[in-house]
Amino acid sequence: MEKTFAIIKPDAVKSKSAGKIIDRIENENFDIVAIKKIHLTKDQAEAFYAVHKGKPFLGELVDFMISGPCVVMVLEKENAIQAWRDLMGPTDPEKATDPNCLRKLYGTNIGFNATHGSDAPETAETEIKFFFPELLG
Ligand code: FUP
Repeated sequence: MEKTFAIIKPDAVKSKSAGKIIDRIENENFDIVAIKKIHLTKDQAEAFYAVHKGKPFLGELVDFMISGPCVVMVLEKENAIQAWRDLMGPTDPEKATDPNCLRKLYGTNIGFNATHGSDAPETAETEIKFFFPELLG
């Protein structure tokens, strides 16, 4: 079993799509290990996306991530990291080939793409620790 970290971003929360996204998560047999709704501070958003420091889109990304509440989750299943990324679809919803992937259904473009998912075991651990320190030793 593997854990991954997921965010339902402010665009999808605002459009009241969180329930539909959680329904897809449960239909795909992920176990929702932890879940909470939070409104990120600027410091938190900048720290979370520190890997993108210096990139031209970081300012807009941070503004977007603090524009409203998010739902943050820890998801578990076999190969959870890849399975959640497959369910989300590509970073840019406009490049999605599967019309039913979450970012195609609930995102608008690369900047407003509805969901986040860890991209590797190390990032999953770091991101889970960032939002749910109580879950990891
Ligand atoms: P992903 O792993 O699919 O979330 O994608 P990245 O880590 O590459 O990017 C993180 C976030 O930065 C994306 F969800 C949206 C934003 N981004 C842009 O706005 N423009 C870009 O060119 C790349 C990423």
